[in-house]
Amino acid sequence: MSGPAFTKVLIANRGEIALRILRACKSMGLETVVVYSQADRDAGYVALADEALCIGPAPASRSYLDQTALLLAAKASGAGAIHPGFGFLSENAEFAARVEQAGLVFIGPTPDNIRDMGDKISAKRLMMEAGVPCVPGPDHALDADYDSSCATARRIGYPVIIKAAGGGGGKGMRIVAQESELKDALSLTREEARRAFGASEIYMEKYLAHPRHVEIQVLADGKGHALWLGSRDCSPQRRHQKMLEEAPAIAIAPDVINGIGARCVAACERLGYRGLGTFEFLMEDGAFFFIEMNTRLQVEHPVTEMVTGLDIVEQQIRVALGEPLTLRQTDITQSGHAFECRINAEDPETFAPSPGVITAWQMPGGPGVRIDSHACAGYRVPPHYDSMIAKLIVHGDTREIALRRLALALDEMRIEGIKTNLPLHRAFVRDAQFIRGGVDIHALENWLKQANRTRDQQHGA
Ligand code: MV4
Repeated sequence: MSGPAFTKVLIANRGEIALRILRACKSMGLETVVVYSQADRDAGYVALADEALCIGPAPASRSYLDQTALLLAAKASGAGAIHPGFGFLSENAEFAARVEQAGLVFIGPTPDNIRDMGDKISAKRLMMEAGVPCVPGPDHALDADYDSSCATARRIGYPVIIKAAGGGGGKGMRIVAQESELKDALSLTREEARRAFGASEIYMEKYLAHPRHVEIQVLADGKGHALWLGSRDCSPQRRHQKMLEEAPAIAIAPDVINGIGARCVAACERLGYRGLGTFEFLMEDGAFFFIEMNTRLQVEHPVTEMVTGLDIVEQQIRVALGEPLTLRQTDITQSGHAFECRINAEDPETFAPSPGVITAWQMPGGPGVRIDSHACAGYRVPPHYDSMIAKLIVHGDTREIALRRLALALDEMRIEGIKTNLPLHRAFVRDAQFIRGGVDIHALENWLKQANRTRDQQHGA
């Protein structure tokens, strides 16, 4: 039997990432099929694909999440593979399995890989077994007995955090400062987990109060070889939505980050992992603690591309084509520093989505400046989906140079007709703590609070 091979890729996503994947396919000489909802009919990237198929009305549940419609579109177009992008069905093990059952290639990890990492308890157990350092706490679910959970919390030491096994990305978590709060926290989190994820399994960890969010990008061929492609710091976030990312994560001793990278690689090889993956760590006082693994291409992949010089989407597709990795870890070099700002169509003060027609669109340029976006003047931002409309990515030989370029590029950028978070980015990249680097996961929210207080005082509130 010959390995999986395909010449035509169906892109099961929308917006900037659909365009990013389209570009990677075209550069590899692969044919492309774009699917779109009625709301995305007129988007520019749709016309760039070799074929375009409407898969349903605007709501994602009836288009980009409609597994049957996507499989039908793949059959109708003769596509041999489906790229899920991020969000939507990208981490849905059932969809990955259905794609394979239809005789198509899912451009991503195996259904088993996705399932193993989707359950945060099994992910943690597998990582502990593979020698990846995890947050202190049991590698199994809490049982229903209060006294045993109470003993677990005492052993870990307060504060602790209760998390849902089916959660992730900030859903289904509760911090417990002291024993008097434990009982209610357990039942509330369990009930939330049951309602939100249909599974009531919960687990407990030591709560880290001021960590940074540092992640490791990996690439594996599912044939025994894996690589790590450096680190990213994604600490600046608001309500679990990342706003700004950088690569590499600064102020980490080389032997520490190299050791963590090697552990991630070993875990991938042990798990028979295939495709792109991200190991998410909390980093506190120089120590790393695994929390979750993402089994997809990520929004922030461009900062890794800028620093390594690799086309990560191309590498992902090559692995899906069945090619063994020919790159070796010593071939992976990192040069300079990169930042990414997520530009969202939203009110910079209330964070309410701001869909509508873009009337003016001026993008920055110059050395080391990259824009990943599907938008343009005249483009209508639909109200039905995520509000991210562009990513501004900059690179420089040093963090200081990249940061200067970032501030200039943000000043050059002009988007009119809708509200965007550009004013927020312009101010935050000038914050002294952010400039110094290494801020924790609460820094952006604290900075926003402070900025609001200052504004209220100026308005005599
Ligand atoms: C934690 C934590 C502190 N201690 N776990 C939030 C999302 C999910 N990926 C895990 N999260 C956290 N887990 C322990 N043991 C703090 C967070 C957290 C967080 C993590 C990464 C990025 C932003 C965050 C914002 C708030 C809380």
